[in-house]
Amino acid sequence: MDTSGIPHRPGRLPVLGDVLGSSPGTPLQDTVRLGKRLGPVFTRKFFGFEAVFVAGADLVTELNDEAKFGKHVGLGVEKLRALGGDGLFTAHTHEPNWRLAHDILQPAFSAEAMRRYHPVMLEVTRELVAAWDAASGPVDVSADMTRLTLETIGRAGFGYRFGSFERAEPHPFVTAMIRALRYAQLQNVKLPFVKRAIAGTRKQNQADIALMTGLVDEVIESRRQDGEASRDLLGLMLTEGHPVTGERLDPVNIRNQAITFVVAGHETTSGALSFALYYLTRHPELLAKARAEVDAVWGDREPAFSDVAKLRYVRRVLDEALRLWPTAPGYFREAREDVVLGGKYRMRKGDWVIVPLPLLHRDPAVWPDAEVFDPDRFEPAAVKKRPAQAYKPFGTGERACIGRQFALHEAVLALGTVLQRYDVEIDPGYELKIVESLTLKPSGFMLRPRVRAAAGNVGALG
Ligand code: MNH
Repeated sequence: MDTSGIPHRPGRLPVLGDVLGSSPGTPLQDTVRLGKRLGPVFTRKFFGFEAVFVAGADLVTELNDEAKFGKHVGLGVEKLRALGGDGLFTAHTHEPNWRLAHDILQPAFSAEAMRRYHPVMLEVTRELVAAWDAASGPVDVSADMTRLTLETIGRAGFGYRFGSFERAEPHPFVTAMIRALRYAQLQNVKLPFVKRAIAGTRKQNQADIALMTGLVDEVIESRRQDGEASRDLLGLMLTEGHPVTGERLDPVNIRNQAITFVVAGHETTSGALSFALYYLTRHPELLAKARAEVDAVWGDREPAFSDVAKLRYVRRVLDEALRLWPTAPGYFREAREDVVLGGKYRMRKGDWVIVPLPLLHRDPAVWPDAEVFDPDRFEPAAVKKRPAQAYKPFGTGERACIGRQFALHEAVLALGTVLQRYDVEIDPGYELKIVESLTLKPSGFMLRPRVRAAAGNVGALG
C-alpha cells in the first residue's frame, strides 16, 4: 500500500531502512516503544520490506469489520506453515480445510466440552501443587506454567501425557518445537549474518519437524488401535464428519491440527498465567482481593466445574494481564476489496496491515493511565463504556481464537488454586523481562511458594 506520509522511525536509512534501533530478539517490544512515540499508524522498514502498523481503536474497529477485511496469513504466520501446514491457525480462510476443520472442531470447545475437560485440568493442577509443595527453593514461574498448560492440552485434547512435571528438562517434543518456531521466525530476519546462521541449522530443523510429526503420528495411531471412543479433539477429528456434508478430515490435516493445537494451545495460556502472577505479586492489595474471592467462593474445597467461572475478580486479573501483555501480540488484516482506511489510507485488495495488540491495549484515547495494572477496568460497567474493538487478545472475527474458553477455564482454575494454597514471595529486585518467541513470556521470574497456614490446604493430598 502507499505508505508515503505515514510516520516512521526518524533517521530511516536508504538501504537498511529502520534496522538501527531494532534488535532481532525483541521485535515486539521495539515496536511498542516506537509506537508510543509515533502514534496510531506507523511503518517499519527492513531492507526493501515495509510493514504498516495500526494501533488506534477507531481504525482497528474498521479493520475488524469482516465485510471489508479478513485474516492475512503473512510473515511469521506464513513461515509457520512448515509446522502447522493447513492446520486451523496457519490455514488460509479460502482453503477448504479451514472451514471443514473449524466446523468439525467447534463442538470440542462448547460449554459441554469444557465440563468434560474440567477433571483433566484439575488433575494437572494437582501436579503443579505437588511440585510446588515439594519445592525447597524458588520456582521458575514461566517454566512451571508451561508444564501445566502443555500437560493440559496434551491430556484434554489427545489423551497424551508429556510427563512435564516428572522431567527436569522439557519433553523432546517441546525442545524441537521451540527450535522449529525460532527457525521459522528467523526466516523473516533480513540481516545477512542471521541468514547465514540459520542456513547452518536447516538439517536440525528437518529433524525437529520429523520428531514432532513422528510423535503426533504415534499418538494418532495408538488411538486408532485402541479404538476407544472419546470426544476430545483427536476423537472428533478421527470419527466425526462435517455436521452438514459429512466430509471427513484427511490424515495429513489431522496431523497438522494436532501440532497446531499443541503449539497454539499452551504457550499463550502459560504466558498469561505468568504475567498475571507477576502483576499480583507486584500489587499485594490486588493479590489480597483476589485471594479473598477464592477463599469466599471456593473455601478450602477443590473447585467443581461451575465454581471456576464464579471467580470474577480472578478472571479480571487475567483480562488485565492480557491487556498489558497479550501473549499472542498481534494479528494481520487484509483488505478484501480496495478500501480507504479511516478515510485516509488507501489500500488495494490484498494489502495488509499489522494490529500490534499491546499498543491497541494502550491507546490513550480509550485507556487512561494505560501502564497501570488495574483489573477493575474489566468491571462490566467499565467494559460497556469502551469501544468493543479496543481489547482483542483473542483476535477477531471468524478467525479468532477457537480455544478462548478452554484457555480461560484452565487459567482461572490454575490461578485460583495457586492463590488458594500459597503465599508467594518474589525477589524484590526482579524487574520484568519479557522474552519473545512466537508468544510473550516473563523471563527469569521466580517465586517462592509457601503453603498457607490457615486456608486452602487442599490439593496434592487433599
Ligand atoms: Mn488461540 C487463534 C490468542 C489460547 C487455539 N489465538 C488465536 C488468535 C489469537 C489467539 C490472537 C488469532 C490469530 C490471528 O488472527 O492470526 N489463544 C490466544 C491467547 C490464548 C490462546 C491469548 C491464551 C491466553 N488458543 C488457545 C488455546 C487453544 C488455541 C488454549 C487450543 C486449545 N488459537 C487456537 C487456534 C487458533 C487460534 C486453533 C486459530 C483459529 C482459526 O483461525 O480458526
